Amino acid sequence: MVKAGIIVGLLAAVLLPPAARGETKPRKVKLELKLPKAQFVGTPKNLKTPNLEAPRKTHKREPFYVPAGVKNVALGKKVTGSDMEPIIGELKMLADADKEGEEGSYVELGPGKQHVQIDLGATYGLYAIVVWHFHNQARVYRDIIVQCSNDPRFSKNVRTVFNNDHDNSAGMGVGKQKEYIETNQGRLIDPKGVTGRYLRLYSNGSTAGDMNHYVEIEVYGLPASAEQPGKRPSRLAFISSTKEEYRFDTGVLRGTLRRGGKSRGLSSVTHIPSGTRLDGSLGILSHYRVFTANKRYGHAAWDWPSTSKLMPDGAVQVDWPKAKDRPFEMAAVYRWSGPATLDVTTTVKAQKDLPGFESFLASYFSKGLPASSVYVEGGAKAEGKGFLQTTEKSAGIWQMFPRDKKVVPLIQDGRWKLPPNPVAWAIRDNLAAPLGIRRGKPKGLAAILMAPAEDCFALSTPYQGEGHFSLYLSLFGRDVKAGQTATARSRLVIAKSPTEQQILALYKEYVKGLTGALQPGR
Ligand SMILES: [Ca+2]
Ligand SMILES: [Ca+2]
Repeated sequence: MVKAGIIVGLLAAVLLPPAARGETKPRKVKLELKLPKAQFVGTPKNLKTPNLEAPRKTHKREPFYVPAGVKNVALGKKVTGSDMEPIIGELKMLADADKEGEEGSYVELGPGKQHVQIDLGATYGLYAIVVWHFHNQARVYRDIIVQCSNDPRFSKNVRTVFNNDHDNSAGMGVGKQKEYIETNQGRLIDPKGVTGRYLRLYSNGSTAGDMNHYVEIEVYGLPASAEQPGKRPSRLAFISSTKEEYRFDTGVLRGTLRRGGKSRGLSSVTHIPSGTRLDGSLGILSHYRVFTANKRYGHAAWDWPSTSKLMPDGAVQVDWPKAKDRPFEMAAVYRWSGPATLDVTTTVKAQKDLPGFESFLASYFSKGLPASSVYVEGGAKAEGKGFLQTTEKSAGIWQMFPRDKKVVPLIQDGRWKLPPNPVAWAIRDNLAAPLGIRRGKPKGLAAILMAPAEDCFALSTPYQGEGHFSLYLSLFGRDVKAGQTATARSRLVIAKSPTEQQILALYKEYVKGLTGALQPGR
């Protein structure tokens, strides 16, 4: 019996069409579940069971994020089990979208340890499993074990994604998860992107008796061909060539990282659809000056000896070891998160205290992207609002936009007077966020550079039209104590004729995606 109006939807956080975003990689969105009617309210009476999770104020679940496009891939799929002839109901009712608590909606299986199995019909990457055993009254099911495999007999490639059998009474190993009280919310299990075609769910009676029950099982996944968790789609992986040089061809951007084995960021970058050359004299996203309070470490990190390696997921890690005159190790990871989206995570590990540490990340674009603008706080606008400020020559040759006035003393502590090529920055308006753009014609391509505010204390550029065609991020801007490791994140997006609104949406989405999902190496 399928109830009308039971629709599982995703709250789409999609603000831009994929083409404008220049990405195809799934984005994270909030998983929206359609819940059945609650059958009881309040705190249930004392349930006697030894491994129960701590009581909660509310049964309501925290928001849970999944890649955009996931679907309940269990719906209508074949269900089998250890008890093929349930006492009440039929196995197919476990995946029929009816999740209500009343008689007629649940299935009763025989006593003791029993399992059910769902054949998803194809291999999927799995991002959420939601199980309703029985929610007509408060009870706790025992020895809940959930496994995924690509083998229907579960004799190999078995991944256990949940196990709350703390005393191994089911004989399948001790589980770390806690027992829980069944409610209309069901239980959300995070399978963390494992791939598989078959799911098995075990139980072993409940606080209410020996029988086992199910109302519904939902499994949110993406076809494995669309998404291989932990692995870049091959187009988004760097390809190792000679001398620690790496090529890339994402389908939208093509070029080289570490040309000649030197860490000079991206060079020979072509935007494939338009044939536009994007990089200028000295590369994109390359680590230029490195400072501590009134101290500069050599000329530029791009001249320091460095090593590099291709990581299993297709990212490239660059390592600058410490040296006699550099009491720190630095590392950078370049990782494509979309065909036109490159993330760079810079890490410093301090051997000695590094007061006011700064890594000045430089990007030199081609003359096709002469106009720079920076996202600054907007005068009369509501708090937190900003606008893209142009960089007229009348405001200074070299213009730096600080995060706030508190960081200006750091910028002016003398570090920029140290040769070679000292710079006298014109300090401009405060950033609304570290977000800068270079573009040609308004309808043309845009290079959008961004970082989370906590990782970047200033963004700078020469005036628009000036021949360096550059944008810079001043990363870190804080003390790093001896023995500490600090990380700063940044992103470059190439987009075709984005509006200001779309640029801001890209930034918002970037920052949102960072919470709770830090890049390895942080
Ligand atoms: Ca059902
Ligand atoms: Ca047990």
